[in-house]
Amino acid sequence: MHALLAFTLMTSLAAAPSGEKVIATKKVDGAVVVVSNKAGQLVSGDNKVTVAVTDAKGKPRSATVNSFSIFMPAQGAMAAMKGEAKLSPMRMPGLYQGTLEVEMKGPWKATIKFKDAKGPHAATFDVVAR
Ligand SMILES: [Cu+2]
Repeated sequence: MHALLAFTLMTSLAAAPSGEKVIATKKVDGAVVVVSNKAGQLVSGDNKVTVAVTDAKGKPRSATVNSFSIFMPAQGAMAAMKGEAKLSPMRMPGLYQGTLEVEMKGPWKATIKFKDAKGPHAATFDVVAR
């Protein structure tokens, strides 16, 4: 049992490490990608983030997370923006933690690329930085 961080079932589909709240979840081909942190939201600036890949019941799933990137399209005079999390694997299958710098408040498109026994996948979802 790799019990560095105990998992708690937050909802039927969303497991986050204990003490953390879910920011976003996305189901992809039998896997569930869960993004969480203490606040349960992203803010403009530096964010600590946890990315967990689980099965449909919230149990850790063996997976390699390759990238977690965010993108905001150009709007008016504002150029497009992007960001990339710096993640490290934790001592539990499919669990990563690190930091994500978010350049500004507002809606972002997020993409988490990961690989599991079924092959490579991309989980895409919308997230709002406060
Ligand atoms: Cu922007």
